[in-house]
Amino acid sequence: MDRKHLILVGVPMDAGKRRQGCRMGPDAYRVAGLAKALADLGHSVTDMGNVQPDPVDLPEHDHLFALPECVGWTRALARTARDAAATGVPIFMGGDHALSMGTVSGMAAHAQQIGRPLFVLWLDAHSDFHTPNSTGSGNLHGTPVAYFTGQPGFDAFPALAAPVSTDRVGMIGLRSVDPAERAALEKDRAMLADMRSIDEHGIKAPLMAFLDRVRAANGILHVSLDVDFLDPAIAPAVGTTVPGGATEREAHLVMELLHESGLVCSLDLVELNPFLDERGRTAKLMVDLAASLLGRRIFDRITRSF
Ligand code: 6HN
Ligand code: MN
Ligand code: MN
Ligand code: MN
Repeated sequence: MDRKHLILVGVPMDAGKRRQGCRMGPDAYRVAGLAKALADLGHSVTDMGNVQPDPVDLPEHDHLFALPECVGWTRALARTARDAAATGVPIFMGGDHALSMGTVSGMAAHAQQIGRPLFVLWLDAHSDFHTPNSTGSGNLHGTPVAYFTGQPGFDAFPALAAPVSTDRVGMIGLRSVDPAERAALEKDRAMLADMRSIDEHGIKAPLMAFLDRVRAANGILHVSLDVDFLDPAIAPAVGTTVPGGATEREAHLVMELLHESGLVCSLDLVELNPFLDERGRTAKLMVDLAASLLGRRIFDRITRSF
């Protein structure tokens, strides 16, 4: 087995939206046994505790919720991601999805340093492709992909060391995309697999096509897993539930194929809101999915041909 050094990074961030609770995410993952589940697979695991946002001297914005705090998180997380990636595989325990502004931009800087392109797999009901100018809600967790791909409007945020061009982004699980995001995505080259196409063709086909792209470019892959990628019937602990999400087996299959690819360099676990959970079931499912990504086999194959 490929033994890895895994670095758990707690990101108690709630600044990306008005509905609060994701700040409890890191401790929910700890209580649900994330470190032990990964160590049992033979990896070395270090929990570096929780990150805090850098202090930022910016006024609050009329429309964008908690803009200064989001900028502070982005600075702190970009630095943390870059440093952690030099020694192992960082796993960011969120926290809401605005944390990916920092984690992905930091991983992109790391990738540039080692001379390989960073690719991003976005597992989410949403495309999170708003800019500060297009967002209707003013919630910055709806904007990280636009930020790290270098779209305009993010002047308050740190300049990107290495933008991730949209042809290096793959989105799987889409079923709630706002009109402005759709218009922007249509002009761009991200690989998009919505739930309709997954119903039709299965979840393996778009994933393997994307992994082929990563391999062909000698890239490394950051995975960003939003709880709402999953169907709300199996993962209720998220503030932005959208019916018709991935099933438990679809999600595990994605993780198992990602493990077999050997391409994953870092992982975000985002949008878990323990305040909305039912006896920890969503936290436990997210831990199981992380374990599948790191090599756990839930069902060893017992299939025979007849
Ligand atoms: N997420 N498109 C909606 C908005 O407010 O901009 C929802 C964003 C959801 C964010 O999935 O992390
Ligand atoms: Mn998201
Ligand atoms: Mn989402
Ligand atoms: Mn919106």
